[in-house]
Amino acid sequence: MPNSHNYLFISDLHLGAGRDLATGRTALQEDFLHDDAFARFLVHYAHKQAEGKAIHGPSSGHYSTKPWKLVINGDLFEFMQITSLIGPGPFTRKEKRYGPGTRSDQSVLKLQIISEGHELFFQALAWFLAHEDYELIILKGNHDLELFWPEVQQQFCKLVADSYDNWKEYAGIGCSGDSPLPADLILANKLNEDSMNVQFPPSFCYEKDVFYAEHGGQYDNSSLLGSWVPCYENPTLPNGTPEPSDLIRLPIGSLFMRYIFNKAELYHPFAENMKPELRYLIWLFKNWPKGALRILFEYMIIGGIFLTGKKFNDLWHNFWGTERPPKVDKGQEGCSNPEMSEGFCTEFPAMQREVAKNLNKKAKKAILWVALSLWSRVISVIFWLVSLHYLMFISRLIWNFKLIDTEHLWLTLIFVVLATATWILAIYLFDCADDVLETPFLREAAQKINDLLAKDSNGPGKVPYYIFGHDHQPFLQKLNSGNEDNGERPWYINTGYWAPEFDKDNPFRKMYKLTYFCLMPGSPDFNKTPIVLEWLPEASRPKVAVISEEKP
Ligand SMILES: [Mn+2]
Repeated sequence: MPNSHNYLFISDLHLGAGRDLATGRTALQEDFLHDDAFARFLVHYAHKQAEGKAIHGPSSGHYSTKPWKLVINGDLFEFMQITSLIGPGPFTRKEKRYGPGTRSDQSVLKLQIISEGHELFFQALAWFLAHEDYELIILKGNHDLELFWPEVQQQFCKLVADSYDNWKEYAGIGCSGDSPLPADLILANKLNEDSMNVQFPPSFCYEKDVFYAEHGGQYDNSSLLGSWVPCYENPTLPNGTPEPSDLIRLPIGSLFMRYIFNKAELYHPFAENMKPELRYLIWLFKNWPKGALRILFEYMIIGGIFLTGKKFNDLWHNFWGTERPPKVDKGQEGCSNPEMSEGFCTEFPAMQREVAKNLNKKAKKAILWVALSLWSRVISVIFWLVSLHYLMFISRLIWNFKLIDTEHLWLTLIFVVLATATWILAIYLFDCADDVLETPFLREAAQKINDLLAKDSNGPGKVPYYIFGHDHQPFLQKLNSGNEDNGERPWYINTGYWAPEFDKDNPFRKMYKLTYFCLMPGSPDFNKTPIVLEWLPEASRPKVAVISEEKP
């Protein structure tokens, strides 16, 4: 087995502004409340390696003695929700209202804010990287596309290096000095920000015979970047358009986030956990129509003012998936990962587009059903009014001691029935819209990537594990191998999230499931049915995550 590492995969942590150093309070929109659990999670696995070394000998080559590689599969940071501003400014009105934009200096500022609010998290990453040969891979997600900027990547390394000094200075002292990060393992004295073991792959991460990892936002119609493929490799606004290209091009989901959800979350903290984002709007119209209109009017229209005509046009095309000539040269399309073959890279963007288009079709269907549902509600109200009219007519007859004529009685009854029926239809159509969006688009992507790799004889070959994040659904499913003697491989794995979970029946309750995936190539478990794990923050140990069977 050529692999030199063991692997931990996590995704969708959504670190926001965290605890404000000036007020000591945590931002309302914060999703990541598990800095301590995360630190202990890393310590647990570092200790496992130390144990392996103690049992088998440090140079035995036994799989348990290998160093760890931590793969954070997108949405580590929540750049869309940094609305509190620090530093000298001056800030524009727009920045004050919606938070800093996506220019590299603004993104660096946002990362700075995040690191100050999540001191322990950064220390934990630093502590992890201080182990010999430990590596960190950070993939971009749709909430942290700004990791694309080299300045942001540099700043990240600098913040981690500084956090290490900070931890070394304060470890073991003071009131909050009971740091979960122990100093009992052999650690580097200093972290060098210029030669840190951190990689930022352009769009996905592939390791031969082990795994393929990708965030998955590219397959979601609300978080892909329209025809700008390869969007995750270079998410800046394309050159040659009137817009300056020193901005990150935000997908429609992020625009919702910036102009609607950030405010909506003050009322509905679970809003962003509904994927695709459209599901939240459906929920809102169903459960709180008055609020839905208010939020839409207040924020969408105001937000819309900031979108120039051109940008709004792009947004529209992006969402409806209309064919437009790609703004990047055809030659630039593909992937720049050196391990992949040319054949794979040419077919990759078209494959991404195809999966996204399927979801797009469903989103359009869902919108149609929402529209029909609202319409039948209007019709229902009209029917109620008509039946009320006849009822009043009848009551006038009663009032005047006249005989009730059966014609009016029948008409009243008919309209009551019609009104009830259209009302029930409206409710049913809403549920249909939501069901349409419950679609396994990431599994579809995993299967297609596997097929691409399988048929490409010049390529590096398929892998046993296709690991995704993004939809916040910890999941696993065996894919079609097309080759039955291949045993139990390959598998689709979704590592879930560390952000709050949304409960359909009681969305105001915050629940957490800190799910992740662990791979040890060469271990007997590597070829068994994979296990998605869950980190228990109170017990500081892992357990097998419960992943239910799907509805038939
Ligand atoms: Mn995502």
